[in-house]
Amino acid sequence: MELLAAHLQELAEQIEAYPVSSRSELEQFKAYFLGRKGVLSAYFDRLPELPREERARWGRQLNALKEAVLARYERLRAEIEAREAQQSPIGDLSLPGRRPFVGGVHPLTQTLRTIVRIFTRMGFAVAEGPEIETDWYNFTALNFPPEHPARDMQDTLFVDSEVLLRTHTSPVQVRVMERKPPPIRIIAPGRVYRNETISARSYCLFHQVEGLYVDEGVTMADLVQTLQVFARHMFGPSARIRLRTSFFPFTEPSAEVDVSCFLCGGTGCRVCKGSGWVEILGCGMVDPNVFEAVGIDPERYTGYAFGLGVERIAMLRYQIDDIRLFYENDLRFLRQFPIS
Ligand code: 2U9
Repeated sequence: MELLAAHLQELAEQIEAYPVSSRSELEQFKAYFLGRKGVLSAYFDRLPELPREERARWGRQLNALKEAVLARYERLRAEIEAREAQQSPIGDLSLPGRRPFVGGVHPLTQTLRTIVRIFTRMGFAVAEGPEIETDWYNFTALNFPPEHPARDMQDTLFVDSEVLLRTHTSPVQVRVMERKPPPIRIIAPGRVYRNETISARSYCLFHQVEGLYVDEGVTMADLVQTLQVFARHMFGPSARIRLRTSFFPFTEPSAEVDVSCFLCGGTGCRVCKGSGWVEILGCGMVDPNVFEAVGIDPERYTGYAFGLGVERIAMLRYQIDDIRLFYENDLRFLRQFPIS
């Protein structure tokens, strides 16, 4: 029994001392002790030769040695794998692949595309123009009086006394009307700039989509119907609109347009602040002075125009409460808007 104890003690030392530096040596180590013809198997096989009352005790000792082999095997395997991962220039080849972030479409772009698609399907063509404009196209041709407050440095970013960053996309429509006789049916999507104090509600740049329809016999009824169709496509089939009288230098009469709250359906909630209605755009009939400025006969032609802020629509659509989020490019924000 003493001899056996000495043997097993020596075996325990061998288990810890067996040299292992590679995966193949690791497998040899396991086979040497635990394989069919391994050292421990030989002892297990000879257990029955012991006196009956001794067998359980030595059986437990052999099992403990078996566990020691398995424990060292796992420890060495982890070490070898970690070393291999470090040595490989491209990391651990056995790991599953990382799924790449395929990118998304910016929520403003998604909203802009939706708006543009609704109007192009109704027959509007898309028109574009410069973001750096002159005072004439941005203000004078649009019937802004010389001392109008929008012309103030407080509101408009000027390059010099005549040149400025457009404050709306209306100059695009002015340029189209100068070039082309009616009928004209266009939308002008694009970036506009304002000298605003930056806050959760206003930023120094934003996006607009403006629309213009000029022909003989265009009426306010055409405008209301077009906007109703837009509201239904943008906010859902049960959306209704209402018009409130307003004032803009370039339209007469002018109105602001509310849509019935698409979140609560009109019963009152956070989005509509309990009123059941949400303001979404402005509109009106083109002022005859604007037609005069671009050489269109106001006795023969009438037209409607409207304008909406894309950020405002996107904020309503996705319930975003800070306009600056659109411009910070924080991936935690952007990843919430996968491809549309
Ligand atoms: C021409 C003639 C008329 C465009 C219009 C509005 C009303 C309007 C605002 C909506 C939210 C600007 O982005 S916003 O702050 N726009 O309320 N825009 S009518 O009228 C025109 C445009 C061009 C030649």
